[in-house]
Amino acid sequence: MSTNKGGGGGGGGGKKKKEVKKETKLGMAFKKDENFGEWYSEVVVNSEMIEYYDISGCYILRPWAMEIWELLKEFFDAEIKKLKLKPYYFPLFVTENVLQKEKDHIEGFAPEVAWVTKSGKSDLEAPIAIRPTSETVMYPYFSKWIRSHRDLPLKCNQWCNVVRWEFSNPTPFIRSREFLWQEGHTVFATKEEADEEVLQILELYRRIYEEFLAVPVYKGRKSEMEKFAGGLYTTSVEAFIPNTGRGIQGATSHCLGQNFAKMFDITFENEKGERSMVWQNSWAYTTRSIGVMVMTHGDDKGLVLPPRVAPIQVIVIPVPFKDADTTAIKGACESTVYTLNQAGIRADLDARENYSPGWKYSQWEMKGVPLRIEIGPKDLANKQVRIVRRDNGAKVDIPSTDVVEQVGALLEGIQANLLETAKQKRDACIKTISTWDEFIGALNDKKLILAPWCDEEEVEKDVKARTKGELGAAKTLCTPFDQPDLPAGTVCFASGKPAQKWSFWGRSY
Ligand code: 86X
Repeated sequence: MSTNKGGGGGGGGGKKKKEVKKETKLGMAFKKDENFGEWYSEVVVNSEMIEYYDISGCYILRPWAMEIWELLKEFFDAEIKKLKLKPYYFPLFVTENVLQKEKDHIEGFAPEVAWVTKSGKSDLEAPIAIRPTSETVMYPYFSKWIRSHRDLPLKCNQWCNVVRWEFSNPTPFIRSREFLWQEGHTVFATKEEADEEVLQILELYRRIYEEFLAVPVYKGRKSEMEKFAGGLYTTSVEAFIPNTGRGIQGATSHCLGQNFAKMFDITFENEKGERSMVWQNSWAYTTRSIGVMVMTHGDDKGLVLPPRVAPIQVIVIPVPFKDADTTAIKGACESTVYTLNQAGIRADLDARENYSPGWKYSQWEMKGVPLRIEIGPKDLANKQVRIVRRDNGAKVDIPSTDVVEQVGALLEGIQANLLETAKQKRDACIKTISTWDEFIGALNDKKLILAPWCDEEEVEKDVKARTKGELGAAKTLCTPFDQPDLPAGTVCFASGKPAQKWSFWGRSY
């Protein structure tokens, strides 16, 4: 397998790469702790999640990535259907006129909008934009569809791609110019209903990260500077990547308030027969979530997949010796796969004859499959199988009759262990500080900084300005809902004014 980032036989990437092991064409050239960036590119390519493409910032998502996305989607879609969300699909294109309708919201983003200007050789009458998000696409129709309180709530979700022509350092999953997401857009008669939903959705995002991707996150609220400018307030789940010392926004759930209702004239006649303005929310999570998972769990052998999102949870590999009964071994492997599949476990057989068992072990380790089952002549004779864990390498021999029970327990153990290990690593990076000097020290140590803050925008701006540099400025990640005690008299680390809250600060993706 090649890690050539040029892709498409040409342009793109072009960074030097180390020689990948020649004999086997398998294995990782870069180490997670030594060269994190190169390590990450190598993992996503060698695991066959990603293929680089000849347009910078665009990547091919291969089945190993898409199947993870589908598993996440299956969970999330079922959950939002319980909340009465309906599926929609709005067009990819938006006219300049409509896109510009909410000026404040578009302003800062304008350089990222991609435009179609031609069909064939002729110029279009007017350029049309490719959606970077769908507020302006959807809300004119919400205005048309909503007349009375009986039309509310309106709950719309779409699964789609969006395009944001970013210029900073593209990274597969984490920052790509086209990505997949779901965007939920909901409309209510009252603020109370909107507020409640913001948190219900945020909880689903927490579950995606913690229960599926085994990535610990903080739920919290964004500062005025970091919130979505078009909305009232923004909540998010925030993860942390210890290797780079950067926070990363995992998903956002916004209460838009009535800003868009004013702009797009979305009103309804209430029970008393009066015109009133609606309350709106919007929320999204994206394929970035897969990248956060890769960064969190991957190791020097490649990807490490949490069982709940692993397309294959158990790979069964026959280990025939020279004069072993290969047919019987293959039969035992097939029946093991069948038994596991019957029990709802995603197991598969690697029966390829042109690869050695050792080579297969490396390849499935690279792809992060949680469990490997080996069956050789000795196992056959003893009516047992050997099970090897991807997360810690532990090996156990178990009677064939116990395979469903044991595999089930091991998968659950791996899922729990990955979250616990990631939590410990993240928590080891948290530094609670109280002074500016401590803040700078912690920032240089790549910490996730918990600091008492006065909650003033000017102060956050000032912190950004004072920490500007090669690695990027520090900013607030969120104010966690779960607040430590804030003793009376505590002052802001940056301004010395009375502290209002504890907030997480750091560099971020
Ligand atoms: C902000 C806000 C919001 C629906 C979400 O975060 C959840 C799902 N949308 C998205 N945002 C923009 O509004 C935006 C607009 C333009 Cl024109 C752009 F080029 C980039 C953008 N990026 C983010």
